[in-house]
Amino acid sequence: MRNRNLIALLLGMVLLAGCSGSAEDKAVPGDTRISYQDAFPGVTFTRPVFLGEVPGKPNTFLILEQPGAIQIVSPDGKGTGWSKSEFARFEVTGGESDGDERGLLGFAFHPGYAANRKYYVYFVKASQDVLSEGVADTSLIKDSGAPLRRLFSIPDPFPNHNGGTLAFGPKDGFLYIGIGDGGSAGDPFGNGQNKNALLGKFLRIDVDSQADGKPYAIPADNPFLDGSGAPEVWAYGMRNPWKWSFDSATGDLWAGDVGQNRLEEVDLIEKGGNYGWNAWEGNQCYPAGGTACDSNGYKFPVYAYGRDAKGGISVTGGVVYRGKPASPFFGTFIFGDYGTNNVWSLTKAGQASPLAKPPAIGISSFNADSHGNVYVMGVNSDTIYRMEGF
Ligand SMILES: [Ca+2]
Ligand SMILES: [Ca+2]
Repeated sequence: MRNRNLIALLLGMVLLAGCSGSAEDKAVPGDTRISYQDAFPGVTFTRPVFLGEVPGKPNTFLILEQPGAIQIVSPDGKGTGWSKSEFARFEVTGGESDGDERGLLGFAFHPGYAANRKYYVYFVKASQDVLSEGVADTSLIKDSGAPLRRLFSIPDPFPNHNGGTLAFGPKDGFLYIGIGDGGSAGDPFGNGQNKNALLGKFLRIDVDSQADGKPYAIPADNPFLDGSGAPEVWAYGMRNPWKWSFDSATGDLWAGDVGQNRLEEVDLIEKGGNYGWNAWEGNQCYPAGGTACDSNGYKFPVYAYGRDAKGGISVTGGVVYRGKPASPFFGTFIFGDYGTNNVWSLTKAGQASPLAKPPAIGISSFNADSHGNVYVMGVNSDTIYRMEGF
């Protein structure tokens, strides 16, 4: 067997050598070509947790600040720098200190924002996970001041695990919402595996229609419309999907799901999928040695990592790199860890390559602009970085 493995290895090396492009063009462990540049010199932020390029306003960015403000950054008009202005500010609960997972957590532009100016925000307020729709004024960089239209508020029993990313599906135009299991530890109410609970889920709703007495409608192809779960549920068994995104090229939904004691994971989220929590943590039974994880059909992570210096304590999902097509990182998922600030490039086949790390910012989010540039930010830094060297 050993010899056979050796032959396979040598054969693999020959095949690799025969590929177009030199070995230096391939992503290698500890890749140092990646560097981190201040994306907006002279402009600072308070606990940034999201960046998005404003539709209809090229080179203009919207940034969420966890304590409740939304900022706009645009070229200062002198060609030398950037200026910041406030888009809106919301009263939220928490999110002002390290370790506080509450506050203003999610934002999405409506796919038709440049024309209809609608946007969506997700925040924690008074022990509720709140999703609301707002409308910008005609400048597209300032809220209109019209009252928010509340789409839902879900009672949330504990301050932690509030999920918080929002995004519209690039192919279906429906709004996806990632929601944590409620919090505490171990999912004490079993929300993750309860398909009738909205906590511990990916949800999918149609914000352009209203039906069944709700301020939104349910897409006709959601997976549990036969009564086997809440109609909003798209996928279940999540613990705390802290940051996820759609691959702009393929529509794949990549998510980080924060672990309990042992494993952090990255998942590819599919319709109706069970991602295991709290019967599984990553690719291991939960609790350790338990037997409750024999459930059929559980979808294993694309990648899981443990609690050491090369791993981390809390995954922050990221973005699929779609910048330069010639880059060795093209089509890989760029993500990191809040605790260690490690950053990786991950293939769909589950191969993770560590990249150079940013400063110790407490990574909270990776976001891409319309050119595929990747930005990274953290709650412990007032600077947003652009990753260079892809
Ligand atoms: Ca919670
Ligand atoms: Ca899982």
